[in-house]
Amino acid sequence: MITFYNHLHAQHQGKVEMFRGALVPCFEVPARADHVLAELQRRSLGTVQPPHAFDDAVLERIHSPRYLRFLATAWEQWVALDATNADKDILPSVWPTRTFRTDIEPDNFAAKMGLYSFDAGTPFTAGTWVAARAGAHCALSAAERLVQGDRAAFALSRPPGHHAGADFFGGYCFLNNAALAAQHLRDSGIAKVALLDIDYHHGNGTQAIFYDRPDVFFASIHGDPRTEYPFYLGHADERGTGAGLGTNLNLPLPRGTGFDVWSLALDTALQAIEKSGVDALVVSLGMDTFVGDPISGFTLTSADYAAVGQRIAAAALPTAFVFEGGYAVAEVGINAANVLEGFAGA
Ligand code: SP5
Ligand code: ZN
Repeated sequence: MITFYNHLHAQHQGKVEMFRGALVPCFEVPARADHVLAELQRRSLGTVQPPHAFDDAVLERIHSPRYLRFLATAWEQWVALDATNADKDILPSVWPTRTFRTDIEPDNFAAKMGLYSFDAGTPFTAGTWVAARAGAHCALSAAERLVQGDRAAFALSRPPGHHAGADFFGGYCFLNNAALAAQHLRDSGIAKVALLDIDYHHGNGTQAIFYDRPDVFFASIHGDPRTEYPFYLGHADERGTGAGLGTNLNLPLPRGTGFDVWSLALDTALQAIEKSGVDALVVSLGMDTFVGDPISGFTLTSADYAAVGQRIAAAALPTAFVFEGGYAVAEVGINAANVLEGFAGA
């Protein structure tokens, strides 16, 4: 399987995120992608290429124009406030919650940061836009390979994407790479697409983007939002709305869940996807379900990931894998490669 590797990913390198009243070192670090690349090369798991170029207009198929304009100019606005800002990450500190207006974009930079975000754990840095845009191109390139008839492709990129909505960032995510891949498949004539999100955290951005659409089926297995990030979405009773009613499947599981129970949820999700009559699959491949993950609570082992890949392969759909979370840096390459090798060998 071909891998589209975001050769610009290290341009996004956050220093700190807010956690329990303190700024702590970022969990989402460049070494994550480096380890996955090294493991693919060590095992000779297919060829690795940089992404193809795409017109910026393709990003507007998922994201709002004013949000994209903000991302493209945020760093220069930040440095224009004060030249010494160039040494610091940007973090939001004020948000429009219930009863506030979001239709007017404020002139104030901090107010704009809050308008377009939902947490203080997602630093925006000098190279964030460049890295995120190239990452989106990796996902689009992977989708394109499926259109051309490939069985599978892998978008190896960071920052991740599944928490990003049409017009907001958060959860280490800025552009929703998996959503862009699914939309690209739709725009290339594939009538119905499924998105399977197996990151530990609920893919709130992806769910929100497709919630009212019958042409994209979304299934997610994740930590129960009553206790786990992103907290405010991902419950089992969220089934879609309007024409999209019945095309959203959430399978929340308690902290501490192991592969025996998690894999039953995977089978449930895959059965629902098979029943939904889709012609292609996009997998949000988060590796933070691993027992050693520093910020998550499931207990999958490295060996389990080969079985995950095998089960996904059994759905017999053209499949684009898109790299998401996974913060046990030393093991993330082995774990991701195990999924891909399990898939390819099935
Ligand atoms: C893509 C993805 O996996 N995003 C996850 C974002 C999670 N951000 C909140 C992290 C909270 C950190 N908790 C630290 C617990 C340390 N014991
Ligand atoms: Zn995650």
